[in-house]
Amino acid sequence: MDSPGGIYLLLGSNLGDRLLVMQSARELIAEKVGAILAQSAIYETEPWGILDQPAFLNQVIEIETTLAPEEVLRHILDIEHELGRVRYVRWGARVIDIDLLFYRSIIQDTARLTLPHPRIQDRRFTLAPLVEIAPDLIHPLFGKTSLQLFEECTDDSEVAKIS
Ligand code: PH2
Ligand code: MG
Ligand code: MG
Repeated sequence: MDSPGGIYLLLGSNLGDRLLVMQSARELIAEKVGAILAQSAIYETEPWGILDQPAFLNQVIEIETTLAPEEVLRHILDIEHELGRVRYVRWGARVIDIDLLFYRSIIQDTARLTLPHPRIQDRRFTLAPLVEIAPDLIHPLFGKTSLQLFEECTDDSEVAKIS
């Protein structure tokens, strides 16, 4: 059997009580999706994509779960909803965003879910916390580690560890 874990989520918040909402998200994930095996520090990050919005907090967590990828997705959308996320402009401000980055080494591209998340390699706000907890994790499409992707990433937006 596969070792547990290997499922990585990115949490992001740039509206409301950002720290509290991220904590609530972790609690709901642990309760409804699976135990948290590792978590990065929380980073304050410059907005990427749409620049004119408040700074984000971002964090990457590794979980274990018995749920299939689509079931994980369904639960994280429910949790976003429960925490008060309102449908948003693409890349715009949000109370909470939970993205499924990797589900072990599964590669898939369906209307509902692309794995790995298609923009990991483009974003320092994802790579910095990911490298902290999984520097040797191999990206199944690129055959490169998180650390290599981080070193090669041309995004120069600011990320600062806050806790
Ligand atoms: N999420 C986005 C768009 N831009 N920028 C930062 N810094 N952090 C995010 O989590 C983020 C973003 C779309 O989900
Ligand atoms: Mg996102
Ligand atoms: Mg999302």
